[in-house]
Amino acid sequence: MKNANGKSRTLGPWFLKDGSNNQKLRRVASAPNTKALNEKNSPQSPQQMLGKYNNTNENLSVPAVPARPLSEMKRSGTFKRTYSSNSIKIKSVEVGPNSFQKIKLLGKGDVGKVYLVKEKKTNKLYAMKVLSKKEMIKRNKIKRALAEQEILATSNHPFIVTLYHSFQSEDYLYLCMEYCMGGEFFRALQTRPGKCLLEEDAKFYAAEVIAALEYLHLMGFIYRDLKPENILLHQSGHIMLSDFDLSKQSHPANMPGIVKNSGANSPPSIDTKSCIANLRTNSFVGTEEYIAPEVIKGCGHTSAVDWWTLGILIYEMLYGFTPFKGQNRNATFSNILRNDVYFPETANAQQVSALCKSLIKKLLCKDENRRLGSKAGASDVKAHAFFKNTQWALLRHTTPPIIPQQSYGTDAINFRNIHESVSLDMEGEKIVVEINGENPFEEFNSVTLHHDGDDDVET
Ligand code: ISQ
Repeated sequence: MKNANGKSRTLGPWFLKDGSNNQKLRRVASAPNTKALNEKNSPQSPQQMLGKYNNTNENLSVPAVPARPLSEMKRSGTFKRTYSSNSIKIKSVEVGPNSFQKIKLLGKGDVGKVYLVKEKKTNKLYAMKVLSKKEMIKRNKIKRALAEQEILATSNHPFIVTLYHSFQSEDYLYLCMEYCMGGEFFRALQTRPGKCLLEEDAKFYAAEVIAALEYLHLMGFIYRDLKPENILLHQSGHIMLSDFDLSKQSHPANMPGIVKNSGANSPPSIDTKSCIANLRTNSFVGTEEYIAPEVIKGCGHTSAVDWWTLGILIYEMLYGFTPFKGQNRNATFSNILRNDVYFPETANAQQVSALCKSLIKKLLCKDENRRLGSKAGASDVKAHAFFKNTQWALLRHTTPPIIPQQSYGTDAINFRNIHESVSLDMEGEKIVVEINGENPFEEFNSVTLHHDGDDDVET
């Protein structure tokens, strides 16, 4: 997504730059997974869908598509998918593009856009990610979109953006998500004095991120693209992780282990590392300044990459810049591989405690096997003395340091104005979506998810 300066610092392959080549921007260093298109039954592909169909009409200004009968929709519907929580109820998709009115463009990437939309029937606001099938095929990103739907649909966590509906038309995939009116955490950071936070405030956001990563690891997912651009602020000021198109899933997630804690009164904690112990992946993804050494080396990586990126995030929250940034990508990579993390002591750099520096150093350990989090996952990180005053169970009831400017309406004041450009073809010529005689989007799940205690934004 474009940032507060109007530059798309972000790289997530989902939100790529739109033509300009500004050196100040971060770039995603991601190599396309060339095997993705034909691996229909690969271990990474999503479970079979519950019930899928195209919707009768298009809206959001895309052409109309004839509906398919339910029998056809459920043609391959062996109901294999398991969802994380019995507080999510899954139904056949209840809405289509026509059910929503486009309000504002919130972000755009190489294969799609995110709009603020209003559901006509309820007046509720949502963030709608619209992905172009044509662009996904062209850029080899089908598998990522399917994985993102799968992860969002399976997740149910206060710090992970909620998916309400997913559906598809002839030309597009749609992910209808909770609208986070606080905008990007990156933007909030940019508007702070010195573009950084006080240590106690940084600790709060780090703790919420750790809670979200702990949950994802428990579910068998590696997030892989932690950075301030992918952290959204809920209207309450709590964080919401978004953008799961770089995430990786282990099939199936292993059962978590138990870590016995040394303190007489401390309860045992969960070993989330064991949930993804069998997942080692080789695809080269991430955001340049956030990429872990083992990803650069290309010898495969594990959930430990998420603890590396957490170290970079905490550093950036405190100093306003990342620790290994070089003049160009190669210099950055060389710094990541060779340099020790350096803590500036200049007059305008804030005093950072020894405990906090110790945590950052342990997270930014180049050897993934010695990195904090590599033994028992989140439990290791949570047990670091830096977090000794963090009340993990009360995080979501703690008042966040930044409360976003409230905008209950459709003005989206915490998002900058992005102009619709012609660079992303949303209404182009029809394409035949078929690869090797198969529809590559067949496994995209068209579902409506009912979450207990929904509190979506109404206008
Ligand atoms: C929710 N709210 C605002 C923006 C978003 C961008 C991507 C995904 C979810 C979002």
